[in-house]
Amino acid sequence: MNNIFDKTKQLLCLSMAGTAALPFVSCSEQAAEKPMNILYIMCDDHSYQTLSAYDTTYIQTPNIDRIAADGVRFTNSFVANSISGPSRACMLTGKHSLANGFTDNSSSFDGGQQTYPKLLQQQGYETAVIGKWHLTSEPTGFNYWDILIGQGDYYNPTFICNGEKVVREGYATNVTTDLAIEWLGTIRDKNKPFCLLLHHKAPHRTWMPDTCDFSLFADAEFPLPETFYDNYEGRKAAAGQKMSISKDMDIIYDLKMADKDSAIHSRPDLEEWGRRMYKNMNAAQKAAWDAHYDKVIADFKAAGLKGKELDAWKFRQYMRDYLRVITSVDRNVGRVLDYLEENGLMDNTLIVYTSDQGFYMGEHGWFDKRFMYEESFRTPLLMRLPGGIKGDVTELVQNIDYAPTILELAGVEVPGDIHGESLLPLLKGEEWNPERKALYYHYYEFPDEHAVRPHYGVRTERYKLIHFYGDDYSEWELFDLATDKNELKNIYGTEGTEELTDSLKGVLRELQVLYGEEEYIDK
Ligand code: SGN
Ligand code: CA
Repeated sequence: MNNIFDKTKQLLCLSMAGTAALPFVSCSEQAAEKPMNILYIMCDDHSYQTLSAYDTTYIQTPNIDRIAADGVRFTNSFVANSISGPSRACMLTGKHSLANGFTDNSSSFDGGQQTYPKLLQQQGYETAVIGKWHLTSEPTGFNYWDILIGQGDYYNPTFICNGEKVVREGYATNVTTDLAIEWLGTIRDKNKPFCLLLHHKAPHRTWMPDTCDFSLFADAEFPLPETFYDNYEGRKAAAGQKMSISKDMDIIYDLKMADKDSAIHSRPDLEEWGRRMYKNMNAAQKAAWDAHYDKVIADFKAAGLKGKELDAWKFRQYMRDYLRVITSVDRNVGRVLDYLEENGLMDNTLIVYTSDQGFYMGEHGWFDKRFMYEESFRTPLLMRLPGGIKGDVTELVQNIDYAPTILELAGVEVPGDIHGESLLPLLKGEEWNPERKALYYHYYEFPDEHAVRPHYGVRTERYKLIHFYGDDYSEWELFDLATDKNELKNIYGTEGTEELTDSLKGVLRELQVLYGEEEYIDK
């Protein structure tokens, strides 16, 4: 395997001559090749179950799959905290949530701290973030930033472009891609290597499709996942959540049944939002929306569904809209890849595709994320490194690893306080020896918005130990993933698991010390 890292250092040295100095690049090393650019594509809430490089049950995503076909598919990729803002902060800093200070979605990111885009920029990279940001404070470390406000709107969204508000006509995924291509083509300084963070807001709730995709999946049926009617036996925190498709997914707000004669009613606050759902749309968009949903609403009213039939309808409607939104993401990823190909950038650009966390597609009866259970703890991760290996990487990796990977690839020294491990050896097919023995997870937000209890835990290749905690609340869960992949059987405290539990608790404590979370030990 070529030493890409060394090559990159040489290349940067050449291209940076006369700009910022690279600290440990020897300028005597000459190379004719170009430096490595970074294209980091992240979607919001994109489940691996709906990405065909991982799972072909529901949808084909041929464009995103192009990244996997020429690169690496990480089959055991996880987040450190399964919720947007915190996950993004982990990615930017390479540190767990407590250390980077952004523990839940009500936090504000301390932009004065070290991030990988900032370090790249200091070393002469041209950096940009385009799309959903969700870290409250203004981005730092970017030559260009053009971000949605909060979650952003699907239709005609308002962006903040380097501090100025701009309303942009169109569908968010298309508009965000247009901006990315414009930045790549005409805005960036082409004398510098680039690092572009392209963050789609899609497919976040409420899964509003582009008008050209309404007809897709219209007749598709979706069988309920085998755990849809999970009774949560032995898992108190799972029983207490409010993210059930059956109970909490709103007919009007989430599933768009805002009938014009207001005969359908749902949760009053959500109904009101649902009835205003298309407030941002222009006349043509509204007409296309109504042409599709008015018919679905009429059929829904006529059917008068109740009980399990209603559950099945809700699940199907959710899946149809979610998959339509994914189709648009996939098409737009294709546009950016085409741009790279047409402009000769494929041979010197690392392409990453990931999500801020996984998502429930009806497993356990749920939508949303947050839990350390597999569907939301896992996240898709594809990386195409020119000259790197192709195929599957099965090691346990986490989103805190992205920052050191990118820094090492760019020839920037990885600061010692970063928690993550560089994945570059894995991309190059080399031996990988991470300092951690297992993955650590910590989720903090409660009770909003889906009543998932705060919890931390540890995952090894085979086992998962979780502690849900709070004032007067302490529930442990232990799963053997080899025999119980759906995590239905909590074996914590059962006979014969004492030694295993002690050993996992030991690993958990070690990780809490390693990541500066001593205050949570046995909390
Ligand atoms: C919003 C959603 C929630 C979701 C959070 C966090 N409600 O509040 O369902 O869990 O975002 O999502 S919504 O009615 O506003 O859509 S995150 O991915 O941004 O963390
Ligand atoms: Ca998210």
